[in-house]
Amino acid sequence: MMNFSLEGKVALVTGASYGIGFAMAQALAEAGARIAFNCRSRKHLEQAQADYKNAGIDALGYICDVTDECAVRQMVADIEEKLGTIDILVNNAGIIKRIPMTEMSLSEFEEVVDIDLVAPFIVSKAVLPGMMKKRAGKIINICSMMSELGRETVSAYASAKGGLKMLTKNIASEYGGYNIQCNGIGPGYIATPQTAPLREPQADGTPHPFDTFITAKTPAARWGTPDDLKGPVVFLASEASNFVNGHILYVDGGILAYIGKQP
Ligand code: NAP
Ligand code: GCO
Repeated sequence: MMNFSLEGKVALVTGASYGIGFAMAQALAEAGARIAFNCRSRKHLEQAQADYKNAGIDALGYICDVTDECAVRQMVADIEEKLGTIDILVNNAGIIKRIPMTEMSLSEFEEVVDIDLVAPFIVSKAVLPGMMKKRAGKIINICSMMSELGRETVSAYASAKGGLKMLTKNIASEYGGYNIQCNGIGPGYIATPQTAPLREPQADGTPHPFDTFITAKTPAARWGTPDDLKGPVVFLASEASNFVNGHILYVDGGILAYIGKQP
């Protein structure tokens, strides 16, 4: 029987004040892990701490921008002092800017890449020494189907998520010998605040064209929800996946497998 229990484990989920990160942190807690999380906004932190408490989860929350290496190192040191070595890291914090590339400024491109690609490097680098000493650890990078495909207006995001897929494979290659597994989760289109602009009904009450497009392109014929990520993250965080390394698990309702219905 594979061991999916996370009893006694410490998990850090970045950007877990709401959305996919909150749902994954909830799942890891329900499997037995102690949870630490971070975000940039005090308002989001306070709301999240209340939400975790309402869910019966005693989560340790931090105001910490994942692009700030000094702040990240301080946060990791404080978590390890209070809870012990971090066994599970979920690099979830991320943003998107939907701007045609020719209209996107360099600073806008760099901001997306800094949060979505450079920050997982920063946080993984801060957490790896503890895992190496313990000779065990799980790093889970939240990639995207844009790690595989592009579309209009998401050049920075797709570039970052494509790079994150390869960072995942490289961490797996470089640290697998320490019994550290690094894998990715590639969500499809998930209903969170990040995708709200793509789903909101139009002024006349008709569905957003992008909502209609994605629903038709997804064999499951629906948007995913954050709850759809709960099982996959527990699997990749648990001993059940100890021989899975460098893998990107797409949780996308089949959209990457499907060419689309003939018009
Ligand atoms: P979201 O609803 O926009 O939530 C993003 C979270 O990250 C918030 O808690 C935000 O809190 C935090 N965050 C953003 N920048 C941060 C920073 N620099 N430092 C620390 N925390 C930061 O996003 P989501 O839809 O849940 O997506 C979560 C992850 O899944 C992202 O990596 C995203 O790219 C990926 N993903 C999403 C989808 C989707 O369809 N939704 C699909 C594939 C992949 P603060 O603003 O308070 O910092
Ligand atoms: C977009 C969406 C996507 C999703 C996700 C798909 O504008 O196309 O935001 O990028 O967030 O990454 O997997």
